[in-house]
Amino acid sequence: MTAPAPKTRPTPLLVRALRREPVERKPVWFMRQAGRSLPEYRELRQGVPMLEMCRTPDLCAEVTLQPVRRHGVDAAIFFSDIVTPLEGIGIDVEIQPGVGPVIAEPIRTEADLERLRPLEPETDLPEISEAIRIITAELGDTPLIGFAGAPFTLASYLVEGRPSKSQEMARAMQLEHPGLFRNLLERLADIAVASLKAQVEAGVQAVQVFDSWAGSLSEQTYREAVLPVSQRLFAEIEELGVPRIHFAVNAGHLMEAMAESGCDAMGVDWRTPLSEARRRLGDGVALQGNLDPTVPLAGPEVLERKTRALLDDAPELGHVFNLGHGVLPSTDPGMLTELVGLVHELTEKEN
Ligand code: 1CP
Repeated sequence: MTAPAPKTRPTPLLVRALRREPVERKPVWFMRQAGRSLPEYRELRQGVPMLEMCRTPDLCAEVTLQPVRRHGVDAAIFFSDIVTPLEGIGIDVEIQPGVGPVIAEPIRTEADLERLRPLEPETDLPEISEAIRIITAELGDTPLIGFAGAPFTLASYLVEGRPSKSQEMARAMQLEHPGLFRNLLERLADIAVASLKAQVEAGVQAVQVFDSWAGSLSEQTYREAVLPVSQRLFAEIEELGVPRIHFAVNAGHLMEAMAESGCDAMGVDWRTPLSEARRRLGDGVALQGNLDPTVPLAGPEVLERKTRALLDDAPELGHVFNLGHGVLPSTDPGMLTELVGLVHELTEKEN
């Protein structure tokens, strides 16, 4: 008897672009594409706390799929939050509307670190794998992106206890107690690795590691205190075989250092032109980004002009179109649908 032929699916555009392979048109997706800009999301969220939604596979799957159906983006991003794994290991965290993650008892001492036990995804977060299986079955050939918070960005919430403008308590901890700070980051890297492995095993085809707030660090501090931990994180997920994107906001000064993490692609915010990113990073990493998230608020004429300009400035190979940070809640979703069509039309290869 011959074994049944293995199911072969075409490699998604997103994955090929992240590997810097030729594509017939550029893939496009948006950070925070699921969420408050969509009326169908707001309707489902009514009365459901954010983290409860993340732990309800059917709701989580539905919200993940909404922007794919509506906009025709080339990837879904798993609907969850960077603090979900912290809740999974028993940290008392709540996402407060209009605020963000709030930690009841911040982590500030060696003794506090004991509360950051290793994550065991199968028992701590079984809902995540279940949701990913539902989503990937529904998505067909469209890939699903998994994600995790990078150690520094997660540490900033754990130390501060809530969102902060410049992460001053976390940065002071790094200066005053570098050993404690390092241990905190190492534990958070282990949690991110465990979470990302479980997501890939359940079916995600690319991952993004958000170090959103790393830009508050000087390059020297980043290199000393954060980069070695991020390098270990990226090395440990390399064997999963999926492209790994790294992203931070307002971190143009860290671009080269962050690319040394070992990531396959760098997310670039809108303050750094893609041609400059390419010049500084070389062509060893793919680039993702980086339309200013306020452009879709400024009307169709501006949208088209800025999109054309961005595409003219972007590398031909190894570029995934995205915004330079998340979709703003006030964005008219119709403008995002238009943007997807525009990118597809302007980058389609004739053959
Ligand atoms: O489509 C998607 O991208 C939605 C999935 C998603 C992702 C990828 C959510 C849902 N959160 C995230 C990642 C995330 N969460 C990051 C990294 C990305 C980024 O830089 O934006 C960060 C820093 C957080 C922390 C967080 N969670 C914030 C920021 C707070 C601050 O410090 O300013 C906020 C506001 C949240 C809540 C949250 N997470 C996600 C949603 C839809 C929301 C809003 C909750 C609501 O609708 O009430």
